[in-house]
Parts: sequence; C-alpha cells; structure tokens
Amino acid sequence: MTPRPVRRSLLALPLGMALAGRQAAAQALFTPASAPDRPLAEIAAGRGLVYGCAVTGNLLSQEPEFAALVAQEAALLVPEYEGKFASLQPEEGRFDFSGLDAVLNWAQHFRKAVRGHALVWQEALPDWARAALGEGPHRARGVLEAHMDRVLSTTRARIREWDVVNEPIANPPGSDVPEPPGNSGDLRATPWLRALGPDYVAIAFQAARQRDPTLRLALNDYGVEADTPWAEEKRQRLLRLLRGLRARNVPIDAVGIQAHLQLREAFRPEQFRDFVRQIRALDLQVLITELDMREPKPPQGDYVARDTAVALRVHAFLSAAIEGGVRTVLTWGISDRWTWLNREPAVALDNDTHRGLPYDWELKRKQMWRAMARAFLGQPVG
Ligand code: 9MR
Repeated sequence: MTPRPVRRSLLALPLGMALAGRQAAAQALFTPASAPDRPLAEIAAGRGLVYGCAVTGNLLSQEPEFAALVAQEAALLVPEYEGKFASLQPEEGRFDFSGLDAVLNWAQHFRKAVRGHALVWQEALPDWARAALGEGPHRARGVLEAHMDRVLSTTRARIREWDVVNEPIANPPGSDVPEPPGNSGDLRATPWLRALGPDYVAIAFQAARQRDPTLRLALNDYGVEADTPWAEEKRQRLLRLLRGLRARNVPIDAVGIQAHLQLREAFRPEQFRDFVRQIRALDLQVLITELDMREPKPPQGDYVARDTAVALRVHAFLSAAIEGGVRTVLTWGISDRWTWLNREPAVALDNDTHRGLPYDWELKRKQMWRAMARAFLGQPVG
C-alpha cells in the first residue's frame, strides 16, 4: 500500500519533516486486507467482547463526522467530562445534568450503553468541593454521600456501571508527574484521602452499593501496563489495595485499566496477561477503559512506520489483555483529530499529532484499527 501522509499533518509540519515522512516510506503491516470491513463493535461482539470509546456531548452535537464514526464503530460510550464531579455539581447542591443528559440521549437514540466516569477523583473537583473536603471527615462524608445520592438516583436507569474511585494509587518514585507529598502507603495523597483517611476507597464503594445494589462498581487506574520497574511497583500497589478490599468484603466488581500506553516503554505480553489474571483471581472483572498510545518525542520514522509501531504494540497489548480475561475495551476517543494527547501540553508532540487512536486526522482507518480488529478476532499479527 502506498503511504499517504494525512493532509492536515502535511500542512502543519515543517516542509522538511513532511517530505522526510514521504521519502522514507515504510511498508504497512496491517493493510486493509488484514481485517474484515465491519465495525469494531460488531467484530468484538462476534467474540463475546465489547468495544466502546470516550465521547463528549459537544463533539457528538457539533462534529457530525465524529458522531458518525462513533455511531458506526462503538457499542459502549463513556463521557470524557460530563460524568465528572465538577460537571455534575459545579456548586454545592446545584446539580447540572445537561451535559451528561446530552450524551445519554444520544446513546439511547443510537442504542449504545454508557459507563459512568468518575464519582470520586482528585481532578475535576470544583473549588467548593475541594474546600469542603478540607473541613473534616464528617463534612467530607456528607459531600460524598450527597453527590452519590443525587447522581446515582438520577442516572440509575441509564448507567449501570460507574468508576466509583478513579486513580487512587500513588505513583512510585520516578514518575513523570510529581506525586504530592503525604500519600498513605500505596494510596495517593488526594483531598479525599486527607479528609477520610485510607478508608475513603472502601467508604466510596460501600456508599455506591448502598444506593444501588445492582450497579457495577469499578476502580479505575493507570500506569500498570508497561514492563518497567515503575509500572511493576504500581501493579503491586494496586493488587495490594484490591486484596485488602476483597479481604474486608468491600463491594467492588471491576477494575478499569486505563491503558494510556507509551510506545517508548517496554511491554511484555505474558507479564501483563498474568497481571490481569491476578485481578481476575480476586473475582473481579477487568476492563480496558481508556486505551490510546503516546509516541516518543520526536516520533520515529514516516507515518507508515509510526502507525505500524503503534499497531504492533496495540495488538500485543489487547491480545494479552483478552487472553488474561478482559472482555471490554474502550479507546479514549476514536480519532487523532480529537484527543487529549494533542491538547495536553505535557503530552502533545511539537508540530505534529500523536497517532495513537484507531482513526487518523482525516478519519481514515489506521493500522491500529486493523490491529484492534485482529486482536478482537484472536488473530495473530500479519
Ligand atoms: O481527556 C480528559 C481531558 O480532556 C480532561 O481535561 C481531563 C480532566 O478532566 O481528563 C481527561 O481524561 C482523563 C480521565 O478522566 C482519567 N484518566 C486520564 C484521562 C486523560 O488525562
């Protein structure tokens, strides 16, 4: 297949870089013939798997091409912002479901399931809540319970799974992102931890279960995928937390592994597969909740080479995840045109876009799409 650099990237790139991309043309490994021309959700469903992606209400209503892609490809949606604390309760006692409703209405129209993200997290917390959490454990518990009361009762009919606690594990030393001081053992120092102590995780799950006994309750975290000492330490921290919760009969049903992967990090499929199995052995389901791929800075090679590298890693990752027992996979977005990878300054590439989602900037299927399809089908690379 002749490589065709995306038009937008050609415009945005310095000319030399764009031409270099065209001259050093690599051969695509995952060609259109590598995978059936069917939606990912349909391919996944054929093997008892669920494929979905993160969306925003704005994109669904303002970008018809985005909405069409999601309508076609995904069976499950997760709102990228609209289920977060700051979006749902911007002021104390004033709940605003308009953003979430827009996603839910769209999902209902197109018959998509929606998972909720995220009830208890240290980010997307409005100032008032951050301040209230500093006013002692009694007040903090009131904030948590009032939020869950309203959110879980309002969304009960349409959201049957929530990330109850997001990103509770403290990053081991050597992290890209400096860890705030004051963590408690394996748990990250967050306003919730400071207010309620390490029990805040159990408190949150118990509060959710009390309000909705059949809701599927998930704990979601990142940084546990790579074959690095850092990720290994984080895996152990997560396993210790999960075992502790299980030992105390804390109601938890599932673990979301975010999978914001980084191409520069080593990956060992058996290691990751076994990690998934260790979580499954605790009688917990495991989901891949936010898959995307960050390329090294600067990215290596032309577009075809870059896409091949991303696709190979994604295929290895998803195959290992599925072998370990994962049945649900969501990507964090669907196209390189709309992704936090390009918005977040610490993550974005200079003068270029990451190619870490199934569709490129021009909304064409990439090798990553075919790698995902092949992993869903249980087919090897090539
Ligand atoms: O992609 C999201 C970004 O646009 C938001 O600014 C940010 C804060 O709300 O959250 C991002 O999504 C994060 C997700 O909620 C949790 N895991 C990491 C995601 C990427 O940062």
